[in-house]
Amino acid sequence: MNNTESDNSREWAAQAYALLKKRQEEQKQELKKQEEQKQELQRQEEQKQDLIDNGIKGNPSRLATITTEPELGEFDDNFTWSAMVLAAQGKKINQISIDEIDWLTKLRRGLEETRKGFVTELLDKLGDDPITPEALDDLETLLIRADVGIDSTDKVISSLRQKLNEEVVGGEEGIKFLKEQLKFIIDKPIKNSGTDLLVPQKGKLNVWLLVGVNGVGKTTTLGKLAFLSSRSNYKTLIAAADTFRAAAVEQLKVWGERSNVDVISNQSKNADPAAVVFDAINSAKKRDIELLLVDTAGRLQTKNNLMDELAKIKKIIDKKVPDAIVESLLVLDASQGQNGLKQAKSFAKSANLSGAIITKLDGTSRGGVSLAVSEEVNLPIRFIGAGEGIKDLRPFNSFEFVEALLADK
Ligand SMILES: Nc1nc2c(ncn2[C@@H]2O[C@H](COP(=O)(O)OP(=O)(O)OP(=O)(O)O)[C@@H](O)[C@H]2O)c(=O)[nH]1
Ligand SMILES: [Mg+2]
Repeated sequence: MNNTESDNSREWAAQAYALLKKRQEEQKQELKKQEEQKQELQRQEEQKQDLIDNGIKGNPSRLATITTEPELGEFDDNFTWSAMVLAAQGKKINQISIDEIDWLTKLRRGLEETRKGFVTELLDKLGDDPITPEALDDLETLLIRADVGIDSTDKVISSLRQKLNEEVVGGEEGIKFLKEQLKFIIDKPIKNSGTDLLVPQKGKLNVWLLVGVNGVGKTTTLGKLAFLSSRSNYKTLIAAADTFRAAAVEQLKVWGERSNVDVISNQSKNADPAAVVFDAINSAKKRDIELLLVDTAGRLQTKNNLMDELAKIKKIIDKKVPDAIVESLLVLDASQGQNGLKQAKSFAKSANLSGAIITKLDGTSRGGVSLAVSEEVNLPIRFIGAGEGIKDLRPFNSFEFVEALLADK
């Protein structure tokens, strides 16, 4: 980016900031007004019915909901960067929201650890001078260290080498080319799937199975998905098919309450996961559910095989609702790096997966593993999680991911 472009982007970001600030102020005023009206009404009601002794007081819950919305932070680097990323995707100033800025800031922060050992060094090495073959060797080491994987690294390095053979490539141009190459790798399985963005099909039953080894974040991710789904007005239901872990149902119920989504479960000991799915499908049919989210166990008693269990669940779905649109999403913990990749490979062999969800991108230095998943397991990444909060999950956007991975500040 040259100086003029950079100045224009800052100016754009400043205007976006001013607009969001104004909008937030207006919303706050509006909510304050509503709250005052509500309290006034309540006061009149209390006086009328002389209920003072019953101790019914004004309910502060509404104000509490205001504070759970993200607040517009400072006009700082985080804001400017996030606004620039949105602008680069063609967003207009009046189309951006605090939620989006908040998420991009989280994503960039989440990838900070990966970036530290990678981009900062890379930029130091590349500088403004033309890229040399030695710099390519360094880049290769850095990519491997960020868990990008051997195959993806080989690809990126050989295309960069080819480019260097043809022309002189400066540092800044090298980074731009690198971003394009990384994005190309991540986008390939997404393009091959024929679906750019995974959303439930309206008016149909969509069943999303969340699978993966224990502790990777399946249940948490399901909770966040339930929130996204119900907030987007899909009729949503949760099936608690992890009957192995005693606390799993309780954990799901908490998430279900947060997003106002019912949970179908069977509390009896050693309940059959496929039987829970059976009940959930019956219930989904009765209620015209559009998205049924199925939580599964990450580990089972040795006599049960995880893959057999998943196959049984799938069979039930195919038999009972052959028209349902089924997605088997593998949840992977980014902090497990190459280990996670091994799991992905073994699952992909037997579980007939259709996509991946990468979690725990916050605070790991191994965010590069997302590239290895795309290249080596050939799975489209559908969502990414960067935190334990209900809003810390978003549909995967390769442009934003690569920009956050290679952000230069
Ligand atoms: N920092 C961070 N923690 C996460 C994220 N997603 C999940 N976790 C945490 O990871 C831990 C395990 O999450 P669960 O959702 O219970 O994982 P699971 O795969 O359902 O685990 P099992 O049911 O035991 O197989 C919890 O402490 C979560 O809060 C994330 O994106 N970032
Ligand atoms: Mg779980």
